[in-house]
Amino acid sequence: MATTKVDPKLNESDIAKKGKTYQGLTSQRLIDAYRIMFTSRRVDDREILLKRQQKVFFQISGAGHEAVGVAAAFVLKPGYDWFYPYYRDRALCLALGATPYEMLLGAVGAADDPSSGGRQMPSHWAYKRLNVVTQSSATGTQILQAVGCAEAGRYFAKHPNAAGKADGDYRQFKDVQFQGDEITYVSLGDGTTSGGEFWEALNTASNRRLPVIFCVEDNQYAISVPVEVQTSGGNISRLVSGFPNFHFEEIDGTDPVVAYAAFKRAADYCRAGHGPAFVHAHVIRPYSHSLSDDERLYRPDAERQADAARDPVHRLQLFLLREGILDEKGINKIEKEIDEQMQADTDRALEAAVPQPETIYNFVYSPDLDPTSAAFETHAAIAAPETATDGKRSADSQNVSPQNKATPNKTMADLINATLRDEMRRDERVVIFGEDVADASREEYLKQKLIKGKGGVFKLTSGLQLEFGSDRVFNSPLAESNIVGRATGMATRGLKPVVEIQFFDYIWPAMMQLRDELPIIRWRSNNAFSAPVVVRVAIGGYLTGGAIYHSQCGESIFTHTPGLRVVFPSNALDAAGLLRTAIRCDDPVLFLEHKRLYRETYGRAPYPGPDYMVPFGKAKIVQPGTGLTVITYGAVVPRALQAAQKLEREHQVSVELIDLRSLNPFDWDAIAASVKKTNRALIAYEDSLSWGYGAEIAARIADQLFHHLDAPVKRIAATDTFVAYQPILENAILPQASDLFRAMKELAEF
Ligand SMILES: Cc1ncc(C[n+]2csc(CCOP(=O)(O)OP(=O)(O)O)c2C)c(N)n1
Ligand SMILES: [Mg+2]
Repeated sequence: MATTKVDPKLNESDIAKKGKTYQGLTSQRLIDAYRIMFTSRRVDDREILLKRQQKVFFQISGAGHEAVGVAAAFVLKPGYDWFYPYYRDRALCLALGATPYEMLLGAVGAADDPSSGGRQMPSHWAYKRLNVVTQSSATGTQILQAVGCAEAGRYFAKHPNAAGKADGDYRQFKDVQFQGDEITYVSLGDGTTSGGEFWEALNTASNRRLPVIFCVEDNQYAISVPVEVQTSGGNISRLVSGFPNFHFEEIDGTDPVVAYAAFKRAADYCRAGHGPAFVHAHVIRPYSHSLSDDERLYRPDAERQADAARDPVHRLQLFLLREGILDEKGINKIEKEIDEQMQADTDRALEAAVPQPETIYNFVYSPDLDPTSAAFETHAAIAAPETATDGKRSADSQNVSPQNKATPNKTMADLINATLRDEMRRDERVVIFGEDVADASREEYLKQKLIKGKGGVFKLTSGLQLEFGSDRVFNSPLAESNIVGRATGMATRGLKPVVEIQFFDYIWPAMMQLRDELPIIRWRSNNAFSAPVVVRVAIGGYLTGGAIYHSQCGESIFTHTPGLRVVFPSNALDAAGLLRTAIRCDDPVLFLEHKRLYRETYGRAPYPGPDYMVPFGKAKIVQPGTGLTVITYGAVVPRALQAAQKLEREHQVSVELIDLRSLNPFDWDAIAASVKKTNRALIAYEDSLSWGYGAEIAARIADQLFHHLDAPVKRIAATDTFVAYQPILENAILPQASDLFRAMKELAEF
């Protein structure tokens, strides 16, 4: 340790007065550090005891990582900077201002646990007042979110008006705070550096010179897997050293003085706006991976003893004694105080109220803004087609009223573009990014009018960068998790990212973010945080040549994820109305845009104006009927309509055709009303048949409408294969109007 000699006979205040410092840390600050590090270890010990008594249900320790956490917290500012810690960061959180009592509330799963209200395992920190953002158990997902968080801070600093409150949409409930020189801190283990998202995050932070401190707490193991298996050459610092714009530190993370100095240099670099910093801290893990692990199975005694000799709590204690900052009595006094407080906190936590079972649905979605409500049912500026579920309008419900015949009909692509443009004008928090979404990343070409610009592979975002600039519309790297992870971090801060996944077929790299992060941030933090991102995705087949990797559906995978709204419009007007609802609402939305429908003649409409919204969860009766009910959505709607019209023409069977429009939530009332009337139901969808979206609808009908049925509930969908390239095969695989006709006829005749 770095040393400056202090007279051993001095008491605490004498030392402070003498002004001796250790790399800028006063003696008093070192005593504070010892207090926090000892407390952190004691909370771990207490939890371990409680786990053995079966009073808590999981334990993972921060033991061995205390010094680095305290050092980072001493340099950074709670409630000012932002923190994406991982589960070993108990000491960091204590040093930022979280209390042992709060941590014990988490361990017992109390209703008042500030991190999650008993929903997450202990050590999954979230403290809103300190800017400690909710984290999951998935190693590494926090890293891209931290990058997005830093980007949001920078954005608000450049666009301060965007931070203002506004009524009538999510902004009413989403306060923004930012500082011009704030830093985002993110930490992770050595094993976690093996994940792709780690590298994606470093790449973006480096490229955009973002003020992020990445702290790798290298304890040499990821559960039982040693670092040389994770990291080529065994040292992550060597591998990342080529990233431009970074400040690098590799330190002994068991020494708080060394760590403090390193974080100070790192923070100075970030605050000055030079770019990100990387702190590689070598630490130890004395308590096995978790209480479910016994490291003696894979680490020999000699190795464990060598680690124990570097224990940061013992080292700091020895240092304080050696430097005469505290004597044995002083140490004992601190430890006794902490132990007494720990006992009191434990007693209190064990008495704390537990969450009630009826609260489990709280905060799956925003409690403040309901996108199914009448607030999202606005009328078109031009007289728009009927959108209600009452079925008063007939099959040509896509047509505008006669007085608007002069208004040109636009494609779904046109209206999505127009809606994005108007929402960007209305709300400066809206930012758009994704692959190829910019008009041109090399702005100078646009400025010099050398080029027209691209604006998306389907041109849905065309012209938006030109109007709103590169701060608000920009290309991402070719990495889907990068897009969704950063968007999640941005939205947590109050931005409204409307990001694009170029093809549904390539959504899978983002799956960890889409399944384990974005939709459950609100629920897992008990409403302390939320991330209402809109993810636009080009989806579907019927393209002639789209083949396996440009034709996939798979919406049921996402409707099976609580917390995520999923919509799938079949026509231009609904696309405009649903997209506006998606952008203004307070929940994350997966907005599925069928590629085949982008420029289809079916479903064109004039632009309904800048306030037109369609609420979620309201189906549209495309055509009323009495003979049977067809429930569908997306590109199957026009095919089903064609089949229904033929059935009526040729066999005088009238089909009630329901376009669900939104898949989660979905309009059960419309389905039930229709099936009660027709007593026959067919669910038609483009995805492969088995385990698909239709299975849920069929099961609900069978369950709740059994006595109203005159025939079995039928499904018609794609074959249980992927979509092939050769059009003959594609036609055989995807449900065609002729297949729908046959199925409808059979059902009517049953
Ligand atoms: C994506 C993912 N895969 C696997 C796990 C299970 N798991 C939890 S912690 C862990 C090891 C993490 O090691 P490291 O990053 O070195 O952090 P440490 O626990 O050593 O501090 C594993 C494999 C997980 N939580 N998330
Ligand atoms: Mg590790």
